[in-house]
Amino acid sequence: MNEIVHKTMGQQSGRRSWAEPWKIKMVEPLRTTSRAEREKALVDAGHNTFLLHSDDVYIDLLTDSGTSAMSDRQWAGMMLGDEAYAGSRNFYHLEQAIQKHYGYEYIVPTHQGRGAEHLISQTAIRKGQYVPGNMYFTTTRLHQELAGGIFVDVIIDEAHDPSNLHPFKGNVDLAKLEALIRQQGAANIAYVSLATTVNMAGGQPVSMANVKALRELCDRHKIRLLLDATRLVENAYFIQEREAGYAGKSIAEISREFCGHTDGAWSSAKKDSLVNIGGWLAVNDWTLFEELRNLVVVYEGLHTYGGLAGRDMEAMAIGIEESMQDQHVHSRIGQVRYLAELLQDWGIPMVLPVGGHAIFLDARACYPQVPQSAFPAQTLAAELYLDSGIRSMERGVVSAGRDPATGDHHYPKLELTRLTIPRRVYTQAHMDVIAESVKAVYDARGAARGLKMVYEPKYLRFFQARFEPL
Ligand code: P61
Repeated sequence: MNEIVHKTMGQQSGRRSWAEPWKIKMVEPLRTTSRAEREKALVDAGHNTFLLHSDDVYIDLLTDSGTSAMSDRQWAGMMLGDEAYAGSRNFYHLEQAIQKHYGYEYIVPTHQGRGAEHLISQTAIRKGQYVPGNMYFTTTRLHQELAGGIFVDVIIDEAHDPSNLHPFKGNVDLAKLEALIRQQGAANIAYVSLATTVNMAGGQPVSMANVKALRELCDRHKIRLLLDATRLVENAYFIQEREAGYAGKSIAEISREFCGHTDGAWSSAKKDSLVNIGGWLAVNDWTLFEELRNLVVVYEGLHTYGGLAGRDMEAMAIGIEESMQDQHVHSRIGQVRYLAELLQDWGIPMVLPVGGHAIFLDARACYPQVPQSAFPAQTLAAELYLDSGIRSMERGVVSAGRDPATGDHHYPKLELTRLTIPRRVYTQAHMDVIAESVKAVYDARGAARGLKMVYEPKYLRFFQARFEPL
């Protein structure tokens, strides 16, 4: 009789296992549904996972935004909320945490990332100016366009190829940026919009060498370099792992050094910073700060709360501190990789190298029979939900929206379905269940036909669009 040998995942990969640097104090029950219930829920939601009720979802991989589990220290911090309208002590804690870890001088809190994007776009872009960036992000580009800016993608070509193994697929192509400056003139560039990591490319990092070179180029042309620091600590992990000279530096040291090459940043604290709501803007230039501080009172709230409760700012200050700890980031990205390894063993196509916050399934490769106009990534998200109640997100032609000049669909090269891993929420057993469901959907890939869009909202259509099966 053959002896069955059970191996841990670490042993299977020829290494010692890692484990989460925390234990669980409180649990939230999950609800399972029958296939018939899911079929009805999906039709009611117009085949759009954003429109599902979360009560109908089993494992929620829609996003890592605002879905993290807070620590006991963060919850304790919530009880220390100073809900004064002006000058809350929690604001000063937040200010100190951002100054310490990101290194900028002047801080403006906002209710979340897009609140910050709105303010920076309105203050730093003049109508008709260009805004070069390392791939678009939906809300970032929309706010730049609403301020009259014209977004130009200057990411390296490798980022648009799901199987290219470049270690820093988030890098800016300096030649593309130089060409834009030459054609349009430096005065017509509002700023360079740099994101770490690059969400739509698959959570791909930017190297320290790239941001240094960008700094030099921007100085030469007197152009501002502004950072979307939403997933900066995950970016720092990849620098520590892959870039010469950084293996011995901490995530906190690398993050701070990275910011030091930029003029300012904004962040959705709902990601790296381990809170359910919050965001901020931070700059070194007093004049820009004055404008931001003035505008925040119009749209968000006073400049010492920016649309947040005092308790939210306290949780954010503590979350920033926790997010910079090496063990935390290692286990966060380790969990994403664990799931990726299972899927790769089964030959499931995905964006490689695997990024920091999610696995991006290559829907075009899964469903070669579904044309991009029939929304392969939206179809894959719907099929995964039907199989197991796991909720994922489309990141393809629906997310890309329409060109404001021509009104045509943008057809991105990347047609992806994102399995986003919330921080400190799910266990390794959940990862196993997810992998098995993705495999079941992949095994049935030949039957997929695609979808047609039957309702399309004007802004950020992917959130509320409705679809029907073809
Ligand atoms: C996400 F489907 N991201 O990834 P706010 N910059 C970056 C983000 O990732 C980001 C924001 C700014 C989300 C939520 C979301 O198309 C979508 O706090 C790099 O969400 O306002 C947000 O920060 C905006 C999901 C946003 C989407 C837009 O799931």
